[in-house]
Amino acid sequence: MNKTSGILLFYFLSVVSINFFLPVYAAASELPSDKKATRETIALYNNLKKLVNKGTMFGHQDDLAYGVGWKYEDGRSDIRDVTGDYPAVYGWELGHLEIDRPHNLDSVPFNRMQQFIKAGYERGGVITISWHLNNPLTGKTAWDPAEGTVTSVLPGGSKNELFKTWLDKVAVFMNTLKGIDGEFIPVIFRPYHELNGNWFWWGGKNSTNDEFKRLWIFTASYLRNEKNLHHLLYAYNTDRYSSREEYLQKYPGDEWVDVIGFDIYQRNSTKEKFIADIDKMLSTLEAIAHEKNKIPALTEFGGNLSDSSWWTGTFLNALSGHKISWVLGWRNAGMKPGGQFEFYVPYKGHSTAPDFVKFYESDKTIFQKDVKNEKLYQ
Ligand code: BMA
Repeated sequence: MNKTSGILLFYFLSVVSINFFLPVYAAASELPSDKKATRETIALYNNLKKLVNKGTMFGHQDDLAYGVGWKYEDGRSDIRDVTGDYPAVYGWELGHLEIDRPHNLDSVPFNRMQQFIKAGYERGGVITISWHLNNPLTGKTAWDPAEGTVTSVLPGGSKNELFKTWLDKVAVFMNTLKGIDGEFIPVIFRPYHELNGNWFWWGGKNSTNDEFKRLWIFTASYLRNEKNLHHLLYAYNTDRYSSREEYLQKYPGDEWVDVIGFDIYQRNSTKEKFIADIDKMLSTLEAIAHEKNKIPALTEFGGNLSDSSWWTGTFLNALSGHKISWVLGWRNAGMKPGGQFEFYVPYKGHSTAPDFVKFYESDKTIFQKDVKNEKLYQ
């Protein structure tokens, strides 16, 4: 072969191989908002995007820690008691980590939480973490909407230094989350949630849109660039909302967000109204997710479980026709010290348990046995 034909052959082979590999490579290598994300985090991000076409993962807050009538029993879960299977998504909460408590605001010890997170991950599940952090200005709870709190934590504010120490503690916690091969466990971090509500110090009328965006970007860039955390995906999430404009009011920008979601509780809504509300909000969310190339999720929900067919009659109905990555039922606290009985998913013997089994068996829902086969981290 002379030199010219050698060059031509090389050129030909290069073009063929680039065209052959490029689509596969491109599809598998889309990066999340953190361009330095770890391999497993990139895999999770891409796999979650694919999985929405197959179904919706079911998630539950504090699932492995306690349920109605029990606490810290090895391997137990209310979802498992009812279906024989664990959820696909595990929600955990960091509130009070910032004030050095050994357990969170709902009494879950942080060292147990680390073990539960590892167990869920090893089973192929997805981990999402919220943070009801105290008000850094007043030292009171997350529900203390004192004026000026958000500006106080931003650079130049009186609580910025304190606030950075709180973020340092989040970073320490996140850095303890490792799989058996020493890899970091990807976490979908969901700070400053229900951000259009007026009940938390960060949200609604308690911050201007600009202040909230600065808070978000300060947090994400501090964790990403100062603390070198590259195993986080970021979830931006509102409460109920009525329009695309309202949803995006405090949106910090595509480079800081991977998942978009909203929280919804049925409370006194009728079945028909609740279905219509969810349907409308999911449609808007999916349109935004499509446009911005983000992952849509129902980041918290709670329904009217006095209706024994709520799971298939209301919830599955509301989800039908939608492509949502996951739904997360809030915590099964059971009887709380104040006398309130709180739960959002059925427990053994509950009147919605048989209907929940039908919901579990639906082709649309994904629990742990299914999600394991998806190998979300590869
Ligand atoms: C609320 C309730 C509270 C809990 C808080 C933070 O919705 O479940 O009991 O302290 O979430 O997890």
